[in-house]
Amino acid sequence: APADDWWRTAVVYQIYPRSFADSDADGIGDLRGITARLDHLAELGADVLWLSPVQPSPQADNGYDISDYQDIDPVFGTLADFDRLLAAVHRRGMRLVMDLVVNHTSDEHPWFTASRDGGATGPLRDWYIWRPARDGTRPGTPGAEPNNWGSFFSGPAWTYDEPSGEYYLHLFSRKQPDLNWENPAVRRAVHAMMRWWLERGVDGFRMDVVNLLSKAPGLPDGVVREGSRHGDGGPHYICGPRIHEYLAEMHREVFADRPGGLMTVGEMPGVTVEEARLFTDPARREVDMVFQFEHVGLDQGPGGKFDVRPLRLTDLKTSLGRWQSGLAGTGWNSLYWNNHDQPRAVSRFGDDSPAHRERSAKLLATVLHLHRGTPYVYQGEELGMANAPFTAIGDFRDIESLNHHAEQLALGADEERVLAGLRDRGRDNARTPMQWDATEHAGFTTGTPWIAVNPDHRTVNAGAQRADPGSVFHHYRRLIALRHTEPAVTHGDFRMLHPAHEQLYAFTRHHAASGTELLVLANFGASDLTVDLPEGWEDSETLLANVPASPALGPRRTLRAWEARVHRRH
Ligand code: TEU
Repeated sequence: APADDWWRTAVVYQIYPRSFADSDADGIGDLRGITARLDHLAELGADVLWLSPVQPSPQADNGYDISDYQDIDPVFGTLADFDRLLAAVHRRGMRLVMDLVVNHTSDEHPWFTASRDGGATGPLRDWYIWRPARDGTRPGTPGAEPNNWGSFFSGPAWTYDEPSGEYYLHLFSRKQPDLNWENPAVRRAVHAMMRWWLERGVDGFRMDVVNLLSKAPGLPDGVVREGSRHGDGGPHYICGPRIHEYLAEMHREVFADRPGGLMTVGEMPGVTVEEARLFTDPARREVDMVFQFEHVGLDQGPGGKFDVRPLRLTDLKTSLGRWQSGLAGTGWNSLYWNNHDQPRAVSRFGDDSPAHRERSAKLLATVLHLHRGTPYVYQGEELGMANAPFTAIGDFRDIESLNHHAEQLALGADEERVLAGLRDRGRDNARTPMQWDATEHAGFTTGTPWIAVNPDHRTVNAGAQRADPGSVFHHYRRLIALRHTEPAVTHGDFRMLHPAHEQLYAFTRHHAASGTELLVLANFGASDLTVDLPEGWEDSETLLANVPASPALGPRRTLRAWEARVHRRH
């Protein structure tokens, strides 16, 4: 049986099925498409495939709105296709982790339609969060919502149901009503559904917004910040009062009696490092690791995610460094620069201009994979795929972007400014089709893709990079191989060097058991950088670098534009 914590040496590859590979020419990726492309993951060396949702869904939020938890959406295939994919993944010695979306369902899920249509006293009413209008208001009129919370996708977090005269809560779109986790029947149904997938053979779950399950009693109003029309409900549902109880119960009911080999990761917007230590302390038996959001919020202003601000490297180092030390003894980090909700890493944290794209993509990979934690690679990141060059609103597909655009224009905002925000931060940047080759539609589909392919696929694609040992792809492959062979990468203590430097990201990883130490140096910029090194690294061996044939390390060292190096000494 595999060790219970095999995931500490693993690298996870995330697939967004809609945009990965289309086998039937309908322009949307599918399960057979993924199965046909598994060699790509195997060659990269990935240990785990995390699959974004594939269950039946109206696709209001591309599958994060599930209408049947125990089947596959026809657009992605069938359960038989899923079983074949799972078997093919296992044959290659990899594991498969499902997305678990249980903060909310689709409004087309039979639980919700029964809850809604049974009226205010119906038997499934209590499966969702229903409330009457605020006292003294007329139901259904603006401001009559039960509280002032805003939804993540613009507008209020409540929708009025005329026939029953009540509102239901949805932290995301109105097509995503929140389940009532206070109700034990809801929790039992979710546990049963999870066991069903585990019995089918899946190896764990990535749990969507799982720290939002427990809402504070009374659902109090949130503080209304300047520039916002809604209250911030976050303090009343981020890591709410019963969240640890729910996750511990889930662990007991679903995972406890299973042999090792499973992996769980909780996606947790707004989680603090102190909370994360509790969630990931193995003794507490909640989850193996969490996705935190601090480092992807450093380059935004008070206006929220589309309020674009430049990132200061010192802020990034302070934040990631604090997570490294905060989870050093107990707990475990997950490491990511991007996913299906974030802009492309090379465009956001690196430099996607032709002169620096490759090198800065390799630098980002090096820095991330040498931190302590489990790294996640989002499809196309291993090629250095960049943000989409979208121009008009018609290019965008994401509900978050479309709602934000509509809301801002209705408020009289300048459209060019709104589009600039979407271009920089919109989630569609990550959702353009995977770039397999230089042919039309990048080898993603022979039909018409549901969202435009990035025209840079003529130069940036998997085919070209797999054939080129100097490519971003092969750099990722080497980093993953290094994690599998060098215990200091997985277990070494992390120490940040030069924390106040605005262009240098430098740290060591010291592994006492093997007497090995690694030094990572990264120049986050396009200008040369001369740095003083700590003593004793002159004769160290270069394990990995993104600049060919660099001379050995001296006490002072000049790093070229976006140069990143890993050295080892014993
Ligand atoms: O995301 C949760 C989340 O907090 C954000 O990243 C959010 O999607 C948005 O970008 C806020 O600006 C998860 C999923 O990853 C995301 O795709 C879903 O839309 C969301 O939950 C709802 O299920």
